[in-house]
Amino acid sequence: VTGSGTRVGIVGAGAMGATHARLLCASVPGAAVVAVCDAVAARAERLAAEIAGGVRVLANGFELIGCADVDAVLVASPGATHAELVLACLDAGKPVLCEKPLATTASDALRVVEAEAALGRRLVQVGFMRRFDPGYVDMKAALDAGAIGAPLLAYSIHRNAMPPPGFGTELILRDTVVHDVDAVRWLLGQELIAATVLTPRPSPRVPDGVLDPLLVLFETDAGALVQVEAFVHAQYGYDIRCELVGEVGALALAPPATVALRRDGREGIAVPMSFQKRFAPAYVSELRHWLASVVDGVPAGASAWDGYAAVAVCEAAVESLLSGSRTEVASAARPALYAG
Ligand code: ISE
Repeated sequence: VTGSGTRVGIVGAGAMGATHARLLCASVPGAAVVAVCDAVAARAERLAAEIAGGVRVLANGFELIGCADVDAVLVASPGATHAELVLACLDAGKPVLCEKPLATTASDALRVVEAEAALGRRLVQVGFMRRFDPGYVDMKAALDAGAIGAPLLAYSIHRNAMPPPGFGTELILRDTVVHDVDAVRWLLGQELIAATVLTPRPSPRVPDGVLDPLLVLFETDAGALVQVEAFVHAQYGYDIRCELVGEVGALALAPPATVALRRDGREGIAVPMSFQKRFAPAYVSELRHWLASVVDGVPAGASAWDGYAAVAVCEAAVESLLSGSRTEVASAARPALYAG
């Protein structure tokens, strides 16, 4: 961190890397994007050209992490590359915001947790942006203030208009449901200890062999039940809903729309088509909190432990999908670094 602000290097210049780069430049005072890289060099060149101020294009993430003029790293490359890149950031003692998932296997995510615990200080934030969404923040505040008493049930609906090509059933659990898993763990402050995946007849609009939609029933360590619906070929938009039912009331996420149109005997609000649009305020808040945590050293958002826990829960869900039966989550012990 220098007098001119925090110099950020971005690994991955695809949709998420570009979204973060643009938001850092436009909406996060004190951050300067100084370096980018991507497996497709031309993509990194294009993103660098878009950002004012002479952004360097580096050959790969490890080179970028090693640059003396990169103070903090944002990892937005494909999930399978995350764990090794985050480990390299820990090695270099650099703060890192890693897009979800933290890793593609629980054992790789655990390696990150163990490396950070050995270091003894938190440098990793995982990009679970819902924790910064105004609606989710209000919902957690109301729950924590006792608005509905103790939670008994949670419903989380996650619909995408259309996924990227090649998005298979396991990815729906590891890449899509992982958000719902983190949101519910965070909202309830409870661990998800078992998963049962149910598969209705797939939509005919889904590629052969892909099971979509999915219903997942999770059990928590405090005896609550959580039902997640994931439907990534929902066609009509990006629709995120959440309701918590407690002993004396219920809390439901209000739609993020700001205006309703009444016309021709109908009332309607727009449904966003993409997660970038739906969660735009959340991404900005996430980046601002991350930057503040880089500057003041006080961790924000989801930790490496949260990243690991979410991967472990999704791994149990994948096992349930494959076996057709209820599967308990195998979780390691939480290191003291992540207590509280
Ligand atoms: C994607 O990777 C995301 O993170 C989105 O938030 C989620 O809605 C989508 O299903 C994932 O594929």
